[in-house]
Amino acid sequence: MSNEKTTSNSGKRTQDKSSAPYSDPQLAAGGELHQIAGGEHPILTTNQGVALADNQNSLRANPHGPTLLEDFILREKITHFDHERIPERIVHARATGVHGFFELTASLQQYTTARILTEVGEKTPVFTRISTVAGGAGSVDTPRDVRGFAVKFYTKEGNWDLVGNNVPVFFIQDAIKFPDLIHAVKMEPDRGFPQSATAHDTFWDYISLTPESMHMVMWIMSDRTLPRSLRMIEGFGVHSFRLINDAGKSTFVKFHWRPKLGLQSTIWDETVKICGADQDYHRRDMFDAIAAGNFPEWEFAVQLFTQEEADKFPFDHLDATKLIPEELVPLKVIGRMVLDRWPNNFFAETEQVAYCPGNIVPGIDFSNDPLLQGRLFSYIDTQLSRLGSPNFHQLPINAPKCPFGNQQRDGHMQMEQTAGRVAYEPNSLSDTSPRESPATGFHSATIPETGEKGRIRAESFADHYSQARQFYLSQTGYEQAHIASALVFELSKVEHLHVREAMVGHLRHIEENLAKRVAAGLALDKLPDAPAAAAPVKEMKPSPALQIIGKMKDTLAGRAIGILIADGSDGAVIEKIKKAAIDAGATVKIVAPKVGGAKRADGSMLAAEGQLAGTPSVLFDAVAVILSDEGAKELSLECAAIDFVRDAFGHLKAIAVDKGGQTLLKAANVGRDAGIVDSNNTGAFIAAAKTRQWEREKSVRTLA
Ligand code: HDE
Repeated sequence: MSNEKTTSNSGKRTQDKSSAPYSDPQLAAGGELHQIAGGEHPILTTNQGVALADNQNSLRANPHGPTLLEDFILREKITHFDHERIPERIVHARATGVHGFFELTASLQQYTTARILTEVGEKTPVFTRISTVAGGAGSVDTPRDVRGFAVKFYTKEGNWDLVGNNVPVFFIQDAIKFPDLIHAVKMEPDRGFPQSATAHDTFWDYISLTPESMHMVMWIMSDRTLPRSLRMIEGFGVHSFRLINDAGKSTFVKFHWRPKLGLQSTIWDETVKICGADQDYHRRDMFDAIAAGNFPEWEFAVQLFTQEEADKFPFDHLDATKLIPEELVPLKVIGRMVLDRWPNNFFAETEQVAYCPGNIVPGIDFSNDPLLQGRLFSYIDTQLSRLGSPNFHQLPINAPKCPFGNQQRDGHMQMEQTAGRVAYEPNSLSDTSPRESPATGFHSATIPETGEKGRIRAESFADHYSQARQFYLSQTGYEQAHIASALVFELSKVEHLHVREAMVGHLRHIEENLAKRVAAGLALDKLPDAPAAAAPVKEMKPSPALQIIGKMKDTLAGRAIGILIADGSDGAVIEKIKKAAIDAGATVKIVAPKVGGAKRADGSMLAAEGQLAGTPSVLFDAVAVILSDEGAKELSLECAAIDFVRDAFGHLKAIAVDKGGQTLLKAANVGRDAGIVDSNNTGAFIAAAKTRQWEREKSVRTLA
């Protein structure tokens, strides 16, 4: 150990660079290049703690000879590397995870004993993982897909996992159907594609044979599955749960997360292009927001109702294909979640976190939703093969932050070294071993169960179309057009005509005009017959809370503005727009043909944050184009600049232009409307940037 010294307080060994030996003097010189960070580096060792003298050369018999088997350093390093990957999640493999806290703002003491829901002002640490469902871990961030919204609350009474989605309903009513649903949406097994897409035959074949999925189909064909940012999605616990109070009384509850930034989605053509521009679009957006101190926040709300109230609902709340409209049971806001800390290590935390809907705390219990009941089994089971050991709860990201212990023992990778001879309960040999706590421990709700056992679906689960219709009719005209067009897009990728026709048949139960629009978009020669419906379609009151546009916030907070410049641009105008955008809460990026920046009209350099070819306008919510005559002339011959403005226009964004900017718009054949604003009128630009120019859409694309 002559090459090291030991720091006095941490016990960490640090490297004495002066005596680091290198067998090859040239590499030694190269090695120095890596030392630019400076500082006191801890010493590099094997996993057994042996200091490494050389991490660049394996042990060889001579300079041109074979590598020796005795090189334990090489073998250890490569062996560990060979096992770096673990099985990815069968669903929800691709995700972004962030630490934060939950704070209760209103007590539910009347309904539950759970301290996390009764101790107002208490901050509970959380780890939240937001995922796509269908793609693999290396797939892109922006497919058309549901987003998983899983929150682990490290409460004082144990971990509570609320493992939900950004859509309040699900495809199926019974857990036994889940493997088929997922096999249908995943890559087709013979060809191994498509990755992370619903637009293919097996998905729509399965859906067309599963009428209960129609409500969910409306949600996934809406822009809800194309979020602008993970900070701008809602979250839902989906199933009904129970709250139990100190008298043992049970109340049903649905859980909701509502983003402080409001809801915002992208539009399909934009999504497709974002996917090419930045495959990590959502992960990067979250990372940047946290790094900038713009911590995303959600309100936590509940819908509370009794069995008697549920009996009067025109649907069965235990059916996960149904939601409870806010107009029927209002949301009560009881807390907030703030995500404020990016994990230290993606693998150790985001990848190894193990959620389970079965992780609940005293005062909370399950309902009899048959989908939830199946999930209670599935999650622990999947962790056993994914994380490889029944001790996965000991990983730091999974371990409760309250004291925990029991008589479970051993198993792969047991990290605990429990002392003493007692590994059972009850025992009389130990004064310190953990014991039951009948008063404060977990008690299940005392619910009487009677009836005949069987493979049964309740009759109250038979209505598959009423809420799908309600959802569609609750949307604005723009959103309805996006749903119809998404159906046309997806079904146009389906090769089998009978599957396309079967889907349009279902749509006739939802809304006749929707079916007609989709049939026309697919050029079907006649409207297919609707299948027999198991229950009559009920007319339900539209619920505006189901819209996205209605929930978009009138703010630039959380949004991004891009300013395209070139040599000769007017620095004062750029500054004015930048300031107005930042004052309105936006982040601003200067985009120039070269990343080093461009010369302003006064000859000074303005640094760019993005190079034009790699920073298209799809990465912004609104853009400004500030160009000199010369700059406009040059960019008019530049494809990336033409696309920059044409896409911004096509994606219904506000565009601020000066004279040079107008020249570029003209070259790109971009028209003029209320969303194209003079760059001097920053007020009008900021107002237009806060929304999309929905009226423009009919002039730029054919929608179904
Ligand atoms: Fe999941 N689901 N799921 N799911 N689910 C998994 O668990 C499963 C369902 C959800 O960020 C898996 O740890 C079954 C509904 C999220 O790690 C697996 C059924 C909802 C996540 C599993 C469902 C969800 C998962 C895969 C039908 C919304 C990601 C890896 C009964 C309420 C959690 C894992 C994370 C993950 C099974 C249906 C949400 C295989 C059997 C409904 C957010 O156990």
